[in-house]
Amino acid sequence: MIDLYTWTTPNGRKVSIALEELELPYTTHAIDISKDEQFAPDFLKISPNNRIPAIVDNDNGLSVFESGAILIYLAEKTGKLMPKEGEGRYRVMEWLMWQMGGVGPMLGQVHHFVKYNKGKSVYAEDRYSKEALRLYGVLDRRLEGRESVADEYSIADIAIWPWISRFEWQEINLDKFPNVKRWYTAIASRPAVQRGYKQPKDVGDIPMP
Ligand SMILES: N[C@@H](CCC(=O)N[C@@H](CS)C(=O)NCC(=O)O)C(=O)O
Repeated sequence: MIDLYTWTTPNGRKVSIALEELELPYTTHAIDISKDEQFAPDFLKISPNNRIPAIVDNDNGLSVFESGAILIYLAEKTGKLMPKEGEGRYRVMEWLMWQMGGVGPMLGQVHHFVKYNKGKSVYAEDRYSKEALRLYGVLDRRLEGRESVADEYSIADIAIWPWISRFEWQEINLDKFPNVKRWYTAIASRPAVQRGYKQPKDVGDIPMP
């Protein structure tokens, strides 16, 4: 049994979606980041960066924070959603790292400046919106003629998808990125994704283009 500490955000949903896809039993603990629950001393013991998500695997007592590390941990624990060796493994790793280093931080800034603080900094809105468009372009080119970012559906798709589910917040028209739109829609139809999206609570259906 795994304990999942999470909230209704893209980084949190990555892990609940992976747990659902892997059919691993888990208990969800809501950490309401709007109430600063991520700073509670007990939570800091497992997530010293005071951010969700984090897990504790009760099979071995191990705790893991940082969504990318958690996804790798779960893939290795089960032998699924990432090849064990060879080129395929590095295809997954590179797109997972692309998400962790680019998509997450940059689209997070778009949410901050464009969705929540519009008009406060035109410079920041332009800068991060331009970067968002560039990243969507990279993803669209990668998905040309492909169903997943690596060779098969993997933790890399699971890491990227919840960020794309905020395309409306990012003021992105998915019609301009037809490969992303096709990939996004296909993943949204997976029952495990629909279940994972609604953790730790149901705040509405998956946004559809
Ligand atoms: N790189 C981290 C980022 C985690 C992250 O930014 N989590 C946000 C929610 S999506 C959070 O907990 N924010 C709380 C805060 O900023 O205090 C990961 O991927 O796990």
